[in-house]
Amino acid sequence: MTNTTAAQRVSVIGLGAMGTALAKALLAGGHEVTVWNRTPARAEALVADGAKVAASSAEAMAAADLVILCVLDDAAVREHIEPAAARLRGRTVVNLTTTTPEQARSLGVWAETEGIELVDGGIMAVPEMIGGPGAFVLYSGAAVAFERYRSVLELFGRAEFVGNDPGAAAMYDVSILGGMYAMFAAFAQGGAMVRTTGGSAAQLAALMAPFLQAMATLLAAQAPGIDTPAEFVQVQSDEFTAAAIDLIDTAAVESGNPTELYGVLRRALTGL
Ligand code: FVH
Repeated sequence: MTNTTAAQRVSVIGLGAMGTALAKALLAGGHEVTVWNRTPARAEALVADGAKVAASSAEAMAAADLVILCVLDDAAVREHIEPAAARLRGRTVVNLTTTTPEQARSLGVWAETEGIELVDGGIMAVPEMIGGPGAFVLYSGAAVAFERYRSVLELFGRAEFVGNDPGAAAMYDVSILGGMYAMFAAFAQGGAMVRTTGGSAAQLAALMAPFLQAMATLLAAQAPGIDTPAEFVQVQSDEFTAAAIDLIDTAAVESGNPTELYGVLRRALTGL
């Protein structure tokens, strides 16, 4: 097994905002980093930090034991990884490109066929947060490979392994992002509604943020209702929740605002 306390040979393919932040974290962690980017200027910018620049993605993949991909999408990953299969055999690939769970699973099947250890990742941070205390990254797939390189991956932020299914990290990723977008949608709607009273979205933000933080602590108590519904004793009835949402819906109608959001919430939460 590789000793991950020693400097590792790591390649980073894709040096957009996120790939650059990842490469810098690896360099700061003392690793031997080879980089490649489709537009070469972005790679050259990392030479002063100690990176070696590969002439092609294939060369970068051959230069390391751990290959990290962070490109635009699944198509870009496939474009570079498939022709390099022979060079990657026996190595570990960590794909930090955002993909769907099915795309991650499909890549996992391909990698297994080619004798490549694939770890799929979902980054829960913006580039400025990489290496900082608030950043965490979800991983799934090849558990042994993940553990082997855990200390390297922890340079990006807290490393959370969520399952052997290569699609698991992407599924948790989109689920968490869904929660974020639902919150932003409700804030946008609420901001428009309070403005009809002479209030402001800024004031709503100041009041809403601490309330939502407190509500977020209740998620764990809700989990058995989804994981083991037969054993779950629901505290608040569906009828109560539906009536509460209907009241919000009525307030939207009265203030001349759209109501689609509340209909969706009502159906999703109560099925009524
Ligand atoms: N930035 C963020 O906050 C989010 C956080 C969550 C995870 N995402 C995902 O990370 C992937 C990369 O995101 P990014 O922020 O680095 O994106 P860009 O700055 O737009 O850079 C895109 C890089 O992809 C390269 N690229 C695009 N197409 C190809 C291709 N066919 N072959 C090779 N490379 C390609 C692009 O190269 P270039 O335009 O500089 O030549 C950039 O290096 C992404 O999946 C996010 O969803 C980030």
